[in-house]
Amino acid sequence: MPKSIVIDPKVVRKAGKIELPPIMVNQYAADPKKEEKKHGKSRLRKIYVDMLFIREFESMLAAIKTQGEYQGVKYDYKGPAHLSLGQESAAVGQCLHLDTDDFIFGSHRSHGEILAKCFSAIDKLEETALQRVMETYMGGRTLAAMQKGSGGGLRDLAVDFVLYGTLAEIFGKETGFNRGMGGSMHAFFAPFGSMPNNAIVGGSGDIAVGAALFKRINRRPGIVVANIGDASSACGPVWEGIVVAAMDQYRTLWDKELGGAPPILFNFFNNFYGMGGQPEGETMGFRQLARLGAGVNPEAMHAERVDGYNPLAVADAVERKKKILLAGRGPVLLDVITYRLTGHSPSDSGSYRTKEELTLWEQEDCIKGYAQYLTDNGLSKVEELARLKEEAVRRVVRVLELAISPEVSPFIDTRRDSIGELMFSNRKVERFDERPPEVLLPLAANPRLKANERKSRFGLDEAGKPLPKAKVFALRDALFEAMLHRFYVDPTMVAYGEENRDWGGAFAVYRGLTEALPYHRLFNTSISEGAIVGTAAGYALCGGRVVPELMYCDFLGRAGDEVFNQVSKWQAMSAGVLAMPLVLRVSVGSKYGAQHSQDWTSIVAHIPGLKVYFPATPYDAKGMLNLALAGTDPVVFFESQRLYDLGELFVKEGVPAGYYEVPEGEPALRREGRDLTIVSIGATLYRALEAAEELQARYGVSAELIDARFINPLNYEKILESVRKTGKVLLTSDACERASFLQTMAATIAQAAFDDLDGPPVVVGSRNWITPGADLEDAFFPQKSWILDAVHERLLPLPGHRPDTDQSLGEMLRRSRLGV
Ligand SMILES: Cc1ncc(C[n+]2csc(CCOP(=O)(O)OP(=O)(O)O)c2C)c(N)n1
Ligand SMILES: [Mg+2]
Repeated sequence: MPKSIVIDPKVVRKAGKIELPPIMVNQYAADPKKEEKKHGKSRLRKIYVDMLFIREFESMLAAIKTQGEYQGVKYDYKGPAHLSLGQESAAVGQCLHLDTDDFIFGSHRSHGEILAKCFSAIDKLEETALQRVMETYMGGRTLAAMQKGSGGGLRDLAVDFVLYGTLAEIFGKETGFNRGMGGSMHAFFAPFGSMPNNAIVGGSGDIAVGAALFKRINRRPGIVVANIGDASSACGPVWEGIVVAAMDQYRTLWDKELGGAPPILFNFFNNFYGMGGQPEGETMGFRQLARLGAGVNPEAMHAERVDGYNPLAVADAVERKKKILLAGRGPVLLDVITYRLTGHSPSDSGSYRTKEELTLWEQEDCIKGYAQYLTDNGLSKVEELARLKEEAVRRVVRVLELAISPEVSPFIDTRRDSIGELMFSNRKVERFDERPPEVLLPLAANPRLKANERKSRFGLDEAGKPLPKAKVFALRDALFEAMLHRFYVDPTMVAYGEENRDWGGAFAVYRGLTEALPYHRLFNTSISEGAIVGTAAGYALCGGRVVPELMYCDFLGRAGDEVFNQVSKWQAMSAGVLAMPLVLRVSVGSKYGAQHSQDWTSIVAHIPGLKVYFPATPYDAKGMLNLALAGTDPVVFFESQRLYDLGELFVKEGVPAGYYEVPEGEPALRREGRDLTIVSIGATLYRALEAAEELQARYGVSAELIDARFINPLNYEKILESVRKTGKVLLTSDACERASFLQTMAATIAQAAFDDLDGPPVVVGSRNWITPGADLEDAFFPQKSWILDAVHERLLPLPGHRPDTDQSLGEMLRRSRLGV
């Protein structure tokens, strides 16, 4: 809590009551005369055209999926098709007042939303800009595939371009908007403001907030819309996203000049169903979704229910809410009622709703209703509408023929490692924007930098004795310097998480940053681990550098979806259109028992698309954080709470004061030896070092010690070289032994150096237990004695050694049988 906000007992103990503002329901009153005056005839007709194209596009998909044929064109499409037939008015109405700078994020049922947003952008962009987008996107590959034979002017070409790019993407083709790496549920087209759509329902709930934060913090124009299904209003990321979007600090603590709260509209497309469950009346308690806004803030999120079967009612709501958002008075919630006329997916048997209900909605079909509106008010004629429909069919047939053609629209070549090439962007970017970084102090005036000047940058004195803690430049100081450097170079860089600001970061890494940075570059968030990471994903994919922090590694579970499905996947799913310059700092604890002391490196190592670093020395902490903060890929950056206080013990020259990077993926040789190789990850380095010294002193065994420091990517060459020399290898880390990353390393070494090994690699990890409390944890984490015992038992008998622990193979198999 900042000292500027005082909690006065007299005030908080006073009696009173909370009044809730009314939440309006379907208040839009149609007025054709006024509407014609406001929008003009052609725009009112264009709304119909857009709806019609979406309807025809998805009817085609429905036919292809269920009958394998549309208008005589046959295709066997194997992937998903979550159609939004019936919901077109809600999507098109939403986009009427959105500009290209306004972003929409969505979910699995987003074909209509993508098309509506792109059609709206086509309307609004200048012709030259439109042409440039088409010509340059994916090096012109998409345009080249569909351009020939598209009649009409540039805007017609652009409509066909969007229909084709979306369809080719749905079919997984290389000419699709994301080279087929997204497919139906994740398709999007960023140049027109259609941003990632998520098959993890509710997944956009926090990502979109991050995009809105990016806009606010970097003073970019436009608002952000999180399109979410009604049933997904129950999802954690949505709630956490709402909480972060509604934090008071934007108004109370951030510079007024920034403009207030992030401009985010939570737009629920309320079709009254999940797959088969019904939020209203069955799976939720709100009765009307718009009520959700009531508990969030005094404005009840300006929430409103809107009739989504009238595109003009939706457009009116978005126009009004956009003003609120641009004025910094968000967040906003809209409950846009609609209905899907087809199943959740083609396999849906419709067992959860009646034919009668479906008929009621078919009678009110938004396209029929809007056609009636146009003809009743002299805005169009029945024959004109019929002609438009014929044209829509003709153009959809054409893009279908192009999208299924193997010659025009091939799949990506998987024989080359073309998907592998998309997993990381592997770029270096000094700064993502050219404006000067906003700071409160000149770099040299930083009080912590000055204090660091008085510290020794090497941890030992001349006699080789450890220096007192207060005199040593420690690992936490090294991390601080890397952060400070990048904050002063890249104006887009922000860092946030719990206790990041006034507290100085949970482990004092950020002490000295609060004085240096304005609120919007370093701030505390609510206790919302999911949204801390999810918003960071949104921030990064909009083009900003971001450092979210999880106070304890054990809290990764709370951010599981964000780490496993979002941060890790969007670079590749976008086929490199988006980058993810995000460094997730994660602190591995000890002494705090079962839920605060786990090393989960193996869990993230398992997820494709993440880089995983784990420095164990101050030199590496700075050099590896510098490396991470210069890159464009997501890095899960592990730190150990055992090491924050530690000085540099290996690099004699000490931790450099200037900038440097550790080469990516390269393990570090910590001690040379001949008889045995020990590989460590993280804080076990120091226990392994003690073991190596004891092996030498007591048994004359010379152990080589390598600190892997990188988990992914990892170059095994140095390790293999050592193993070829010694013929023996032991691997150790604080992660539980079962399925730890050490096992992957052991298997790789065993295969790559089989002929040079005297025996199989030995893994010494933590026990497969809960981590017991501080006084018992030595029985859980690998100790020096375990390493010695394991060497003795399984690698190299040590004359006269009396083991403390049972490291035998028999014991390993016994534990495995019991699952512990
Ligand atoms: C996290 C997650 N849980 C469950 C699913 C499976 N699922 C796909 S769609 C869906 C229903 C979503 O309903 P709603 O949010 O109302 O969107 P709608 O399908 O109605 O557009 C479910 C449960 C999923 N994709 N992701
Ligand atoms: Mg729904």
